[in-house]
Amino acid sequence: MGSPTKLLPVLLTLLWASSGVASAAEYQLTIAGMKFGPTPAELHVGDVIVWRNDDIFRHTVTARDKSFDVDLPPKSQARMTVGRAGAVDFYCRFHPAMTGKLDVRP
Ligand SMILES: [Cu+2]
Repeated sequence: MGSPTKLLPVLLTLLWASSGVASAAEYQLTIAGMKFGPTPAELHVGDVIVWRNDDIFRHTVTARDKSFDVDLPPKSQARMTVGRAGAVDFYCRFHPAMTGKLDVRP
């Protein structure tokens, strides 16, 4: 009878290998003090962004090309899957001086 513990490294290796193929990353981007936090440099289609609003004001994350529009009440967060490659500028509909840019690779 073989020891079940010998299987563990094999299973871990398989899990590691399969997660490497999908390689979807998750990033948290915090809005605080009426500013968007820095956006990740290595963003790819399929990655997930969790937008988090730490302010007491309502904000949105609105793409200039209308490809996304995330509503963020005060002290809330929302998940968004990055859908397409390219550079897209975004802003807050309530505070147009708040701007940012996503640079998405395929
Ligand atoms: Cu705002």
